[in-house]
Amino acid sequence: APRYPLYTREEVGRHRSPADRIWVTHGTEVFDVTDFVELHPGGPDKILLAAGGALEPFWALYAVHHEPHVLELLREYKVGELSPEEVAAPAPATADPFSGDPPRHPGLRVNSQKPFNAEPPPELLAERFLTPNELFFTRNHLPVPAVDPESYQLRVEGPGGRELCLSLEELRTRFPKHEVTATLQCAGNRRAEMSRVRPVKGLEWDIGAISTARWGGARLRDVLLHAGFSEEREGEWHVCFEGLDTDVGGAPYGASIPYGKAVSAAGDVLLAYEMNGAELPRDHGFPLRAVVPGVVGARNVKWLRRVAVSPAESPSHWQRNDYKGFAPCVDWDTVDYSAAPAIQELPVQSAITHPRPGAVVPPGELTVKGYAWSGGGHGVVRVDVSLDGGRTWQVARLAGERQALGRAWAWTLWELQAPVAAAAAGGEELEIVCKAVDSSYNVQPDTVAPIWNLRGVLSNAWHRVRVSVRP
Ligand code: HEM
Ligand code: MTE
Ligand code: MO
Repeated sequence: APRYPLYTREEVGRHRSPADRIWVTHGTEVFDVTDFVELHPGGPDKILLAAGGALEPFWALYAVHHEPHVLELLREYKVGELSPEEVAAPAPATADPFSGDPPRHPGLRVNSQKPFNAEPPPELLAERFLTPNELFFTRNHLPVPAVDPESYQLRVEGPGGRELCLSLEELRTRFPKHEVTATLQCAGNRRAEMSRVRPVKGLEWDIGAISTARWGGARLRDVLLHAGFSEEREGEWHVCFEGLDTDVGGAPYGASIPYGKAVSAAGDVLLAYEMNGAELPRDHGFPLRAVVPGVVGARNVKWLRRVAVSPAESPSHWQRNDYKGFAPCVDWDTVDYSAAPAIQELPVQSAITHPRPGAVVPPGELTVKGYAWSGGGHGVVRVDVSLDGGRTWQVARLAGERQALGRAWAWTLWELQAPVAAAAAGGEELEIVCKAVDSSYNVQPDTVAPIWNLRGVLSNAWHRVRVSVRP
């Protein structure tokens, strides 16, 4: 057998572009796949996601690779092996509160490591109707709590009901399992576009603080009724959620939703223990989270420890002093958080996932792809796409599952194929724009400036992507 040179993972990691050659690893072997990139049946953009690192985490998501012919093909590109020291993984142990966080998929675009905040790479964001769990965007405010599923208990309480302590086993067996396909979106999705207008406070999310899963769990309604809470209640009531993740002062992450949403059969609110058929991953709330379809991500509390019916909203910072919208004229000196309602249902949204900003596209037929979604169960009825900055429009083809009227909790993926005008083929720029229309005929605002707000939330202007056309 030929003897191959030995490399460290760090050396492999330096080969991430055609100029430096594109290297990947599989097992303990190193491959230079630069010449295969353009030939990749799944497209060059996808293979490049693994450049400089391991193929396995990506192949785990695309089973087509688990065929002998794929490994055979890869063998032609072998250039080396990983040095033996690399094969044993290091295990750093420190007093870092985040040291117990779970391992994550290397394809995620990390906006902040501690706490962990990351979005799927745009190339994979809307490839599938259901986002693979490993690529689902993650928005943590605190370290991920370590929960023992055997001793775990959920407390349910509040005036008008009896107090319950439910184990995971009880949640699974005493209540029918209900499944809902729902999109979660962070209020800060597309914040980066808002901070380009004027700086805002918050993580620089691109278009990927949104993902879709099939959730399974007990209906919150069933648990509330089991505890004796009545369906109709006089006055204003809320259901407050508390997580097991706590800040340095011991205060948990918390949020609340209106009682009516929580108790209604059509609201589809879950105490979810399953995500896409698997148990909840640690980053997404293991062992139990609230899934509140149609409502901003922040209310979908993870690592649930307590559900409390209350005459007041959650006292949490994240309910009272964050996740609210304000006028463009409000700044950090004048903002009064008590003056605005907490965000619940989100407005209509859409974005282009393909092509990417700055891409070079050949003249001829262009494929534009993206997602669209609206809060409150309002389905997306139309997506309009412009290839000339919004002067003329074409209607995209909508894909994905049919959803019930008024309970369209999941996004709609869309696609448009259109010829690129001959005039634009002279190396010119094309401004691709998309905008969605929901079932209430709500539309997106055309520009960002009029909806700018100091926290950079609710960023849902027409999405614009500039590309150049070159053969
Ligand atoms: C499809 C090889 C890396 C995503 C394929 C196919 C081959 C292949 C041979 C066609 C399979 C078939 O239809 O029989 C390779 C090799 C890679 C690589 C040799 C590394 C050197 C990646 C990476 C991704 C990826 C990193 C990242 C997500 C895909 C996708 C398809 C595909 C999405 C299309 C699947 C479909 O049409 O259903 N690849 N691949 N590949 N690959 Fe890869
Ligand atoms: N729940 C707890 N306990 N702690 C958190 O930090 N983040 C919230 C929400 N639930 C959060 C939480 C926010 S702001 C969002 S957008 C969603 O979880 C993100 O859910 P995901 O990480 O599963 O995508
Ligand atoms: Mo969020």
